[in-house]
Amino acid sequence: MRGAFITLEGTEGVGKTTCLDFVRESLSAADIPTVVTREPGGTELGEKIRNWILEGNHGELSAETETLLMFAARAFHLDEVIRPALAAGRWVICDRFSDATVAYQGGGRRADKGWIKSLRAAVHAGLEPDLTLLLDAPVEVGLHRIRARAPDHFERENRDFFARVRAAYLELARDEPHRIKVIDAAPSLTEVNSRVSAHVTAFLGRFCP
Ligand code: T5A
Repeated sequence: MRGAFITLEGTEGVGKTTCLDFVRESLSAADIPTVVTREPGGTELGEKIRNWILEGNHGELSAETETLLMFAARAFHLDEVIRPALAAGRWVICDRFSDATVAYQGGGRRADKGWIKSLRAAVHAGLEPDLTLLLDAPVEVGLHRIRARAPDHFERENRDFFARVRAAYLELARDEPHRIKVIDAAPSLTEVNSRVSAHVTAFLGRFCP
């Protein structure tokens, strides 16, 4: 049986990476073998694309260029890491995946969402995350949490950009409530982790009955 594919999504600084550690620990405690990865990134090529985009020394990038770079990194990531791990029965926990392209390039940058959907179908037809934890909080909450660090290519965007990203994520969650679970990420970490835990436990019951 193939492993489960779990993704974490949300706007900047809401706590995805922090919660990902918690999810990994919960699955390890249940003796489930995991592979933790991220996008863009997860492979040597993907990390190069990630660094090139996020460092932001490239001048203006069109929404279409950003989108294609994300999918190029993703195609390789799927071939090299995600599909082999799932086929070997490992559970893949990925910090962002294609929903991020819909939210950031489609919502934030206003790239055509129909086109992104067709790229999604071309690059990973037949494979969608089994569970997506969407950490949601007002944009200001996330930006406040990361205020001390130097902003990257995306973090230099304005509030309206992130409001569009958040709205696009919430629209995806409304369209796919079975897969995408919205978690209020504004409360304390203890509270957020307890909500994450409830969703992971419910998912375990569904995926491994
Ligand atoms: N991108 C990505 C696209 O545009 N298109 C795509 O297709 C893809 C895949 C990637 C960037 O690329 C863009 C989106 C991104 O801009 P990233 O590093 O994955 O970059 O994303 P970031 O959002 O930048 O990651 P961050 O590290 O900023 O945010 P996280 O992971 O959400 O937040 P985290 O866990 O690091 O926490 C931030 C701080 O908040 C604290 C943590 O301790 C930490 O200090 N914290 C809390 N504090 C109080 N209460 C809580 N509940 C807290 N939870 C966390």
